[in-house]
Amino acid sequence: MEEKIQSIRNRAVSACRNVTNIQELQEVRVEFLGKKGELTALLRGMGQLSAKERPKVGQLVNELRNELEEVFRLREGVISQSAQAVKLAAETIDISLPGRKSAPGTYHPLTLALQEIKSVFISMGYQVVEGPEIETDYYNFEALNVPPDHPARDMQDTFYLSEQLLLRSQTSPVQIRTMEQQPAPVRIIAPGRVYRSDADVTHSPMFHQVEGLLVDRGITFADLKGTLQLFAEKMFGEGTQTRFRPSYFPFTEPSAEVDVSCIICRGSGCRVCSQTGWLEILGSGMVDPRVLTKVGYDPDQVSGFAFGMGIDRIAMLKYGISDIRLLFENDLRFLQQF
Ligand code: 2NM
Repeated sequence: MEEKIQSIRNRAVSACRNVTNIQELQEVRVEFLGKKGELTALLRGMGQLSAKERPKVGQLVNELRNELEEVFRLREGVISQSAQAVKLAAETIDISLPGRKSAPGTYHPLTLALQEIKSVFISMGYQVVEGPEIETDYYNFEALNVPPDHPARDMQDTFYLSEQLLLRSQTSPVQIRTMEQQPAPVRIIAPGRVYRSDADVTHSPMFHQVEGLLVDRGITFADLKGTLQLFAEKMFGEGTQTRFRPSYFPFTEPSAEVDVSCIICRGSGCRVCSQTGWLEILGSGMVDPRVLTKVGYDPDQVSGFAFGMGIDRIAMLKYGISDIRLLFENDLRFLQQF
């Protein structure tokens, strides 16, 4: 009997050593310790033993059961540890490899220029207003005092969609609509896309404008000059000078073109300013009384100034871009430089 117990022990221990995974180990455990296993069979057969032998064999079987349980437990520990080691080795990552760079987008140069223009005027108390790009003849021309025979009204210059509808050629219609809807004072800028039938290195059929409008009691040309001088300094840096030249627009009287001292050479003369020291960046003037009357304002009570500038031109000057088409081709090699 003792030999039999010893043989079970030896076979169980060597079977246990030979298994390499938990599932096989479980099968071996059942084979020896399970309900139909060898030890159980041994215990069942104890009935045939003498009363003297029985306690001794019983004790040996119990000892063997405890020992084998310990052996299986230890083996299970070894197997699961090596499985873990294999898994870890397989999942090892090489932290010395260079990382994959993320490619965050950049702001378009026009967006950057517009953000700056907006923030200057917002700091002066202006509100930003937007409006439709498809306009009526009334808002784009008539309300702005543009006469029927004015060249800007020609099909050669403006994109007409029908007799009455067109692509706005400036953002002033937004200012007309705003004045129609609210009494003075108004203090707004209107940024957006505008359209003119024009295309070369410095002209695109679609470009971007910001127009400004301030109407209140007692507004004079001095207010216009001070406002645009402050804008020029904030936008192009301290020391930037402005120069007002007489001009003509149907919607302002008097009107002026506004130059700033060249932002490249600071006024000494260079290729960008054609050796003049000045860059033309704005049109402006005092809102014509006929425009104020049309929107229901009383020109004897209020007066105002207005101005307009091309964002594309300002961005090109600021960033040294020589061909306007680069702004609209979306070539990443260009856009990633900003
Ligand atoms: C410019 C130049 C001068 C202008 C006028 C108006 C309005 F609606 F008040 F009449 N808005 N914008 C204006 C005046 C625009 O752009 C070169």
